[in-house]
Amino acid sequence: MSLPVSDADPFDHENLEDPGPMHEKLREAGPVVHLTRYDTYALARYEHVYAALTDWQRFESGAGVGLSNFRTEKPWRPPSLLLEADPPRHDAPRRVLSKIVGPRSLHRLRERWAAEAAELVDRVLAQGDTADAVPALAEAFPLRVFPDAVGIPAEGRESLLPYGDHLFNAFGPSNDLVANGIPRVAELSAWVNAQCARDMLTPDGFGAAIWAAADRGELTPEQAPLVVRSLLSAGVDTTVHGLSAVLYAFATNPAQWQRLREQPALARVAFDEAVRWESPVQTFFRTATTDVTVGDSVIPDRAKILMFLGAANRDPRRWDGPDHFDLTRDPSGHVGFGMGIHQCVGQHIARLEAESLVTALARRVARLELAGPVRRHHNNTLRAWRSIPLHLHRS
Ligand code: OVM
Repeated sequence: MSLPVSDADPFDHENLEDPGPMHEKLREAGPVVHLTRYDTYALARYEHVYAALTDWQRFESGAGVGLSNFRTEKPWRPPSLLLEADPPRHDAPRRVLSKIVGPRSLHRLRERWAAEAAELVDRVLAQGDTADAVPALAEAFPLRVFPDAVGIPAEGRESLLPYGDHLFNAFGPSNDLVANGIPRVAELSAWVNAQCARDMLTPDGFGAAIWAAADRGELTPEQAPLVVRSLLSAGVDTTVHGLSAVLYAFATNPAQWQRLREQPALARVAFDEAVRWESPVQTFFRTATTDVTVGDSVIPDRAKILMFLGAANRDPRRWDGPDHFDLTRDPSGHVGFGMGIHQCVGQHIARLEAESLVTALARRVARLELAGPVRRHHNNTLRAWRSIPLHLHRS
């Protein structure tokens, strides 16, 4: 029995700025590595991350998917019925939401989102040939189309970003990032929770569809607002940084942009390749429900296990040239959306947003390149961006 150990802190600022070197060390140390600083077990190889994600019985989510264990510490908000639950509690909310945000239901949004993306790109280009892609595109587009699709009012929706930022920080340890979010948490939570009530939601949106499922008896009236909260929690920061990732990928890989321009249908695979390459959601924890043997080591019952999605998505055991953003590769099987019963229920929304925005840009922009230094935004869970200055050369 051997258990490699590491005193790395995945949540310190050096690793949040550039997690690549730590990921490589963790992958090379062995199938599982004890992170002594947090007494948690790291999985960083694709094979083992995949295996754990698809084994919800032994790697539970119900004790929370952050570092803290809900069975011994009170969670900061009522747990999510999707993210932080396992079967059977997870089943009805998952079934209801998968249908509401599934590919068939999203079809009605395609034309509207294509038009919104075209308008946004035209507005940005009208302001000149440079723009900061993070606020101007990656934040502006989801903040416009997604809350509209859920059915919440325009007023106050900018609160969704700092709410999500704190939520994703709170999955990590109680470090400076969490402390910085605490002063606003009561205000932001109160606003988000208020948007989940039936009478706040427009009749044609995802939110109203969730309440309609409750009317049909598919959810209880207590569950409905929490399912709406999941959309508002998981649906904004993730897509903002996913869109930032694909824009950064193209800005730094001009040959791939030319390929997309020649073959616009590559927009969808480009987004999945960017999700693999950047892994906007870097990590989630699971909790062992029993002693689990991984490789030659035993993860003890009740231990927290940190799943490095970003490391798995660049594991050279699974991917050829993993560090290259490459539209000729088949990125399917990446774990950037997770895998198994908890795999991102909103992934079709994210893909449609990306396809809409990337297609609108590809029609209008012959070349894009960085116009200055990029800046990351540090978050305990997200591989996030603050600024991506771009030169946009119109076609
Ligand atoms: C939720 C939730 C929150 C954050 C992330 C997430 C990535 C889900 O409230 O259900 O999935």
